[in-house]
Amino acid sequence: MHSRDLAARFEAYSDWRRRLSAGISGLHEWLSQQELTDAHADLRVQHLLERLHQDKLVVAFVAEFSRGKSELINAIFFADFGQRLLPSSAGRTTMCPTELLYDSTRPPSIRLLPIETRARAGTVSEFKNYADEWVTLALDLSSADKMSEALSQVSHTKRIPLILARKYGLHEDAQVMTPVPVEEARVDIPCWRHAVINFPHPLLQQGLVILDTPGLNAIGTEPELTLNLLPNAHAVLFILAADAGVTKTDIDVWRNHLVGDNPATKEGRLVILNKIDGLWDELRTSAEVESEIAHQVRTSAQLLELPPAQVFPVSAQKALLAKINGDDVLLAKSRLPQLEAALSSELIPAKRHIVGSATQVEIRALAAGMRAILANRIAGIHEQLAELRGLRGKNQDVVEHMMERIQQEKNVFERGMQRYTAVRTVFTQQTAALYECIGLETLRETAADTRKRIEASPFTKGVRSAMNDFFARIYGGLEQSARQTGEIHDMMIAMYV
Ligand SMILES: Nc1nc2c(ncn2[C@@H]2O[C@H](COP(=O)(O)OP(=O)(O)OP(=O)(O)O)[C@@H](O)[C@H]2O)c(=O)[nH]1
Ligand SMILES: [Mg+2]
Repeated sequence: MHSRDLAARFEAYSDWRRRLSAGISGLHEWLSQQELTDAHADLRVQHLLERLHQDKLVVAFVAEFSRGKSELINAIFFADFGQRLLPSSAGRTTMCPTELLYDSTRPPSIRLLPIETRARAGTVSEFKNYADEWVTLALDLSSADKMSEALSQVSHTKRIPLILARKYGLHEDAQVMTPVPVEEARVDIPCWRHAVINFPHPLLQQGLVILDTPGLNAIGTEPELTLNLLPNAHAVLFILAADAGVTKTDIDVWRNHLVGDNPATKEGRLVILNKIDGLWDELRTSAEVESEIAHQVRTSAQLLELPPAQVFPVSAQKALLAKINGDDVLLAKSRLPQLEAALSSELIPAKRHIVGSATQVEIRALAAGMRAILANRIAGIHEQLAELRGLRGKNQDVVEHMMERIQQEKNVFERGMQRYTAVRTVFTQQTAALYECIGLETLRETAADTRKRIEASPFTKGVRSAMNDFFARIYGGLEQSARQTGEIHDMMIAMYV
């Protein structure tokens, strides 16, 4: 079956990554045995291995509400559960961006970030560092019912005063048609700002991350999605519905959030024309139905300025049903297997290529360093050999004298080598300290602190003093880094001059 194909290909990719890591560890071990590594090379290998270990493949599902994103995720990834796992129903269902992933250091759970955090400074990524800001519900894997009940949290909403909703940056420009004054009007808002489902599904265990998004409104209002999650996704599946056709809001989402002016950004974008079962009309021949589907694919492709081969007509709902009932005829009719085949044959090799080239660059740099060390060693050996050749035929005394000299030179060289290694270790430490003074992380912390202070100060004076302190800290950091650079410079001069 094709979903097995997707799983098998993904597994093969993970296996390749594991073998690559094992190869790099083996190489590193061998280099250490040959005394060809130093602190710098060790750090490089360590970073490379960490990157390979944490490598993720992010697939995002984006569309207007009710096009069938959640249903498609259920059909592609979770049909084995024998029921609908993510909530999917008519009208708006998924109310907050939802990440599905597996982190083995945590128990299976759904973690939810309250919507109220929108009134405070900090992005979703920043909040991810503070566990106590999140509400965590355990997932009971032995009961599909209990699981889908816990997962239904992503569709929860609550009714609050409009004024408050605006404070959260929601309903800012909504024309609320109520008979009551704005001060008394109430609106429904999502309970949660973001959800992370930690779930030991085999594909997620291997590093797949699925991102389910709510319909249009939320894409515009949550900067995390537009600035971070979507641009970093390796593939984005954009979903249209055959019953709705391509609407103006569909085109807005596509243009504003998925493709920029650069045609290259269309890479890794698959368009899905969902709900084709709506066109399965018993009063028409199958040829007529086929031609109607083909027509819709062509028009959608035209409107989105894509080749028709990049549009996949499917029925997510029928595919889910077919997989649950083991109905291969219905599954073929749902055309999901074609989409899954495209996903596995395009996405995974592309990802493997990216990871492979990045690793190659690192290993080449490592090898170049090793070659330089080896070349030095060979040069040393040649020199010694030449001296030894010169000794041929000389008398005992001269030989002893020369041997003594060579021994002394060797001692000097070894002391020099020790000093060099020590200086290199200090250099690595000092560069790390330098990054700490002027690194992005420090700048971010300073900016966040300042923002907090500015928000908390009722008067301009407070704002000004916060800004002055901000620049003072930045200058302080720069001065500190200049001192640090000076120290590094002096150290190098002392070493080499
Ligand atoms: N007939 C038919 N209905 C479908 C299909 N896929 C999804 N639906 C239905 O369409 C409705 C919306 O599906 P969802 O999966 O909730 O859509 P969504 O895009 O996740 O919507 P939001 O979460 O609100 O953004 C549900 O009632 C689904 O059962 C399909 O292929 N055929
Ligand atoms: Mg949904």
